[in-house]
Amino acid sequence: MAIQPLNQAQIQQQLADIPDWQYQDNALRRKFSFKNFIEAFGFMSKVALLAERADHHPEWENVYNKVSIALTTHDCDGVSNRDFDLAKKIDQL
Ligand code: H2B
Repeated sequence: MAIQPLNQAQIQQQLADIPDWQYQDNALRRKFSFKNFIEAFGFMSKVALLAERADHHPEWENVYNKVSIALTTHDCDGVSNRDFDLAKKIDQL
């Protein structure tokens, strides 16, 4: 079955489980700050393994010690449970 996007009420409800994330421009977004580049890149390596395992991949940007992540589901052009699942796994790192 095709992936279903969540509606606004469902998104707002589920955001309570991931308080460090914001819903903006059709994506869940969070910014991370690290001591230096190698710490940031180490974090990205861990996220990459999670993403590959889940077959769900972040849109992200790294500038030195900062990593910005946006989670959205391209297959349904919206935010789905896959985005919330990956956000929760990233929060556990
Ligand atoms: N990542 C994200 N963020 N959204 C998707 O819809 C998506 C993905 N789809 N990773 C996956 C890969 C799909 O293209 C493959 C074929 O399963």
